[in-house]
Amino acid sequence: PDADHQTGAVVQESKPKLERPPLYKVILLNDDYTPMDFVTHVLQRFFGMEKAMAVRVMLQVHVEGKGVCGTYTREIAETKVAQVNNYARENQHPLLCTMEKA
Ligand code: NFA
Repeated sequence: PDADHQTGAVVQESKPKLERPPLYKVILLNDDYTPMDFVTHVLQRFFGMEKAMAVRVMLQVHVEGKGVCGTYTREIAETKVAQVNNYARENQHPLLCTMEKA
């Protein structure tokens, strides 16, 4: 607070607080039926991964049960989740995508 020595007033300067938006991890879940090639394709198509990275993440999901596709702000994460789930459904695969706060 800066003191105004003429009037005795105390002025609170507003500090330009720019908060980073909360981030969300987009998570892919394993299942027994979705083909590995389809999961790899999804990771390339919706998460911009090169083939080698997509295969690596796909195998991590396959072995560990789930894996992180990327980290995004809430609206972007929600859109990715909906796009992946719709695309899986359109292609009659049970693949599931979800999100959690980072
Ligand atoms: N577990 C699936 C299979 O053996 C492959 C898979 C990987 C599915 C990652 C979903 C996510 N065909």
